[in-house]
Amino acid sequence: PLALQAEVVGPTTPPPAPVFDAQGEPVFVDRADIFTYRALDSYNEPDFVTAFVEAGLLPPVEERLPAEPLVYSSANMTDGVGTYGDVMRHVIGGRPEGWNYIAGQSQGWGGIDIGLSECLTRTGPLFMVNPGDLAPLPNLARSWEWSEDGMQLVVNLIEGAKWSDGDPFDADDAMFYWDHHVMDPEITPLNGATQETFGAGTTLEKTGDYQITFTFTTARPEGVLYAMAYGTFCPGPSHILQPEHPAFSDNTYEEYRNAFPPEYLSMPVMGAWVPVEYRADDIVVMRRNPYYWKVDDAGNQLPYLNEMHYRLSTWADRDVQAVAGTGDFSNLEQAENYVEALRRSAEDDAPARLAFGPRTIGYSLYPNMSANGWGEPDARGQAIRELNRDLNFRIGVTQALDRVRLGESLVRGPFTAQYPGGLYAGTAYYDADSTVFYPYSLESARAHFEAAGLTDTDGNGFLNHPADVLGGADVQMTLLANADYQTDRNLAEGVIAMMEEAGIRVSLNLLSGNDRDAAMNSGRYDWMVFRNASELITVVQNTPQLAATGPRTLRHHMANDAGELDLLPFEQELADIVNAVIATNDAGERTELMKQFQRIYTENVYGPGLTAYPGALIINKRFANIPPGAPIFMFNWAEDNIIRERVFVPAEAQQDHELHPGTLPGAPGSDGPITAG
Ligand code: BQZ
Repeated sequence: PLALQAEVVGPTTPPPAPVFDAQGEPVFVDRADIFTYRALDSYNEPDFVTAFVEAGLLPPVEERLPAEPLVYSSANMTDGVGTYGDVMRHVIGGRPEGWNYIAGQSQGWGGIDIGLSECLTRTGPLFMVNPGDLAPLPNLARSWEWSEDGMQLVVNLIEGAKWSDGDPFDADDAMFYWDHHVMDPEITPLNGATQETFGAGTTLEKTGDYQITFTFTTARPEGVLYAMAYGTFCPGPSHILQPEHPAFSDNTYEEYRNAFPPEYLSMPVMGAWVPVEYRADDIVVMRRNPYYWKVDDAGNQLPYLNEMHYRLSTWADRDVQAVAGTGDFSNLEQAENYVEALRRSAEDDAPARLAFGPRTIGYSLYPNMSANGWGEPDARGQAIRELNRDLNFRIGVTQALDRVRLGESLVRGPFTAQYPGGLYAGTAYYDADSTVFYPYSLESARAHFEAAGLTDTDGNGFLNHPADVLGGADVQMTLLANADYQTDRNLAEGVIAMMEEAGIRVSLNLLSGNDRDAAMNSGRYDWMVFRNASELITVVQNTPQLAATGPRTLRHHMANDAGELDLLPFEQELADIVNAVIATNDAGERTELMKQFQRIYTENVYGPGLTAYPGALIINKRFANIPPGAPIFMFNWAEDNIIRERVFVPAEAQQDHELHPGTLPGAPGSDGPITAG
C-alpha cells in the first residue's frame, strides 16, 4: 500500500479556465416587461391570410385569437414592431421520426420540436430576466396561484386559444398529456418527463375548462414551474392523438408512437409554424399557423416570418451554411469549426453575425452505474458495471484523461477549459472550493486500476479482470457516442486513445442521434460521451435530472424492469440533496446544498467532465429583433431563447426564399399547404 500511495496523485481544486468574455450583454428586464395578456382594439394579419378569410376558409383574425392573447411589448423588442414576410432557413443534422412528441418521437431537433410544442411555461428567454424576478414566464399557463398551505397549485390556462386546425385548446389537452403520458409507465415523452419530474406523489386534476390543479406531497415546490416549461409539459393535440392511444384504441404503444409519421402533414400544433412539406433527407417546410395566439402591441398576429425551413443535412453543414449565408441560423457548438467560422464572420461582407456567449457547452463521460439489470447486460457488460461502481476504477478513468490534450484536439486557443464534471464554472451555483479535480497522471490512474483489482496478468499491455471474473480476461469496454457530431466522435476517439495508454481497451459504439438516444434511455451501454443538458448550467431547469431522484430521472442510472434502483450510498446522498433542493425555496439553503452536491459529485467522479467551452450564435444579418446576449444554450437552446415568433426581416432586406408563398397549412393529415383561390 505504501508503494501504491507514492504513485497516487491526489485531488486538487480545478485549474483556472482561460479568460474568454462573452460578446454581448443581455438587456435585463422583468418578466412583465416582455409581454402581458390582454385584449387589443383590433388585430392585423398578412394580406394573403385575409384572402383566406374572404374566401370563407378561415374565421376573421379576432375570432381566431383568444379574447386576451399574449401581447409582446414592442419596447422589449430590439428593433420594435416588425413586418410580415420571409423565411428562416434552418439546417439540421437530426432526422424526424414523426410528430408524436408526447409519445417520445424526435422531430429531428435543431429547433423543430421547440417551435411546434408550446409548453405551459417558458424558460428559454430567462437569460434576459433580472435575477430578482427570475422565475418561469407564463405561456400556455397564463397565471398560477399557490394554496395557502402551499400543497396545491392552481394553473389557469389561456382561454379561447386554438390549435392550428382551429380545435380549441383547453384543460383536456393538458390532462390527456398527464394521465396518458406522464402517468403511463409505458410512455416517455421526448425529453423524458416522468412522474418524478413533478415531484413523487404529485397529482393533477382538471378543475375547470381552462384550469388544472396540482396537489403535492411537500409544500410549495416552486421548481414545478420549471418542470412546466420545455421539454416536460408541452401538451399534444388530444383531439388528434387520443383516438390512437392504446387506452382508447386497439393500438399497441409502438403503433401509437408511430401513428403520425413525418409524411403526415399539417399536424395540429400550438406553435407559430405548422409542418406542410416533408422530403426524406431533404427538407421539412413549415407555414405560419393562422391560429397562433400571440400578437405584438400594435395588434399584429405573430409570427412575422411566413415560413420556416429545416434542411435535413448535417450539424457541421449548419455552421458552414450559416456562415456562408445559404442558411440563416446556427448554434456554433462544434469547436472544430470555430477558427474558420470566426475568420469568415470577421470580414466586412460576411452575411452573418457571430457572437460568443458563456462557456456552457460541455461534455462528460458517464459510466453506466446500474448493476441490477437495466439494459440487460451480458456477463462482460455486467463486469464493467461492477467496475463502474468502484470508486478506484472511476478515479483511474478520470486520471487517465489528459483534458488539455482533449481540448486542443478540438480547437486551439482560449476556448476550451478543463472540466472536472458536475456544475460548470462561471454558472450561478458553481463553487470552485467545492469542486474536486483529479489531475491527469497515468501512474496514478494505473495505481487506482490496480486497487480496483485490475492487472496486466498476460503481459499484452491491457489490464485483466481478476481470475474469478470472466476467467481473468482483458477488460473490454464499449463507449457510446453520437455519430451526428464531429465533436462527439473526436472526444470519444480521444478518450479511447487515452484509456488505451492506461491499459484499458475500449471500443467505439457510434450511433446516429435517434439510435444513440434509444440506447442511452434503455441503458444499453458501458460508458458514454454526452453533451450535457441545462440542469448542470442552471440547476433550476430539469432539477430532478441532477441525481437519481426517481426510477428514471438520472441518465446514467435508471431502474431495472422491476422498477428497482441499486444506488450506492453516495448516489443516495446526492439524490437526497437534490430532493432537498427541490423542496426548499430558500436561496441561501439551495446554494449550500448545491455546494455539497458538487463536492460529493466530483469527489466520487460520478460523471467525469471532458471539456467545456463557449458557443456562438450565428444569425444572418437580415434578421431583426434578435435579443442581444442570447446564449446558444442555457435554460434552453437559442431557437427558444431568441423568441422566433418576434423575429422579422425588414421589408428592404427581405429575400425570396418562400417555397409555398401565399399558402396556409391544410387539414391535418392532408396533402400539404393550400391556397385561398
Ligand atoms: C440545438 C438543439 C435544439 C438533444 C439536440 C441533439 C439531440 C439531443 C439536443 C442544438 C440539437 C443541436 O441538439 O445540436 O444546437 O439546435 O438540437 O433542440 O443533440 O441528439 O438528444 O437533447 O437538444
